[in-house]
Amino acid sequence: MADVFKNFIGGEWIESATGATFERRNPATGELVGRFTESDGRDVDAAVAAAKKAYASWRLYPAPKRGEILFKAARILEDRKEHFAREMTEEMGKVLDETRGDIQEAIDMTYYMAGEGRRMFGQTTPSEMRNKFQMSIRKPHGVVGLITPWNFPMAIPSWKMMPAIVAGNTVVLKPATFTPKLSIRLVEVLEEAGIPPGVVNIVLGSGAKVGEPLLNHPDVPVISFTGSTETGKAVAIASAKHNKRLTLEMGGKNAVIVMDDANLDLAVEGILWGAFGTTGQRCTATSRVVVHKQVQAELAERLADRAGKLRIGNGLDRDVRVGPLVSDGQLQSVHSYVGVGVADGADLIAGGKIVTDGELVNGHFHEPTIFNNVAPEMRIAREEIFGPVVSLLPVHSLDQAIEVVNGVQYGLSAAIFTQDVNNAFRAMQDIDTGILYVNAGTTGAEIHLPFGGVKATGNGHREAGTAAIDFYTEWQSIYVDYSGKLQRAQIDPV
Ligand code: UN1
Repeated sequence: MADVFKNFIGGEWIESATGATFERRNPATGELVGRFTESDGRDVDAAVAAAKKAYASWRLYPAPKRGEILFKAARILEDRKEHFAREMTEEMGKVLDETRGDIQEAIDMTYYMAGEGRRMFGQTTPSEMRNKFQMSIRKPHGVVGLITPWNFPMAIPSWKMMPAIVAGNTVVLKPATFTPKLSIRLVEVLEEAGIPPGVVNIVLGSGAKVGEPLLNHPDVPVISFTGSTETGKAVAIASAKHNKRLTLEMGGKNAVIVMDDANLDLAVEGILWGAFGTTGQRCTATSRVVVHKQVQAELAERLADRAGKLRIGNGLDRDVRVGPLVSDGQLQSVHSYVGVGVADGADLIAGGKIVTDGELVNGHFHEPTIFNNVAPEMRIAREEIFGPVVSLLPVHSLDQAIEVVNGVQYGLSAAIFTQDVNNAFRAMQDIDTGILYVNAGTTGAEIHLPFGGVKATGNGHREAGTAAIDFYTEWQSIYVDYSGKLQRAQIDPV
């Protein structure tokens, strides 16, 4: 039997308390990817205790030196990029170009946060009193619990882990059960780069057995979660009970507007990439196309034609553009929306079927699927599908387009294709999303700007860039009075 992948707790790779294991199979072929130790609350307790112990010295280890460990980790990631990308395709299915991008995003984040070790800026401001100095500094929180999804198995853990540790926190990571291997790879890289024992810990297992104990642990004051809206709400309730600081990154229903003056060649490329890249399994995936009636017929025809030609298959195959869904459960859930769309009266113009040709029968494949003439009230236009299904909603003006884009509960990403600068600026002003693209699709966020959404997508926080440092640190405002007498702010004259 293949080796069992273990937890990393206090600098040691160890089996879970239960001794049980779970397995992960390649979603394209059904082949075994690995066996993983299956943990419970006892392992979480051990990991949190190790992280708490390590925090006592890590918080005092100079931030630039923490950053140097991250620089080293980034260089190791660069060296292993190709190998990790192949492993990621085998573990969760997305095509090799995209898994390379996922690793690159982790590399970018690690370099960025490494540099943050020499910034970590606070403020100094003049006092209203004489002979008094004041400043604000950033301090870490302690042990942070990170709960990460399967669609970006290395990028998203890096978004959370790197800012947390450079700021002086210690970490317990609970990765998705579909993608434990690539999270383990990230932790191995940090170990090799010289991260001290206990600063980074990983505990493998389910949401119920590992996620919940982590959420409810009294020694974990901070939680960062990316995943479904349903789970995110439960995470928020649990965190509120313990007054934990929390970032939530949940669902999206991202829309592209195509105006009558758009460059249609570009719009077609942007929509195909946004809707069917990662087999639609991105929080930022294009799920709605809000199209001006003048160009609807042409756009629909061109999209349907191109979607039908996208090669479906194993992501390791160079010509494949659309890999499998991550699991049979996801495949069935995505496919059920095809029935919903048809029943609600939308026109199915491309795809719609589960693919079982030849050896694809062993994987979880679904055709890229397009619905035309979708009304904003239909379920396929409102609910997150998280698969290769996109809906075209016709409108007759920019005002109406913006109303449709904003008319859903989510607010992660949106895009507009237009050649008219006035339309572009109207979109920037009036679209309620955390991320907005002009003449590009809804995916492709870079790591140095804030990432996250408004409304039901998030809870007001952002990941990436300096926003991440804001989340993983507390402010301390410090007043130093060197006048030698009591000076009462707001009361005594200068
Ligand atoms: C996600 O879908 O959860 O902007 C993250 C993008 C990627 C990150 C997506 N850089 O699509």
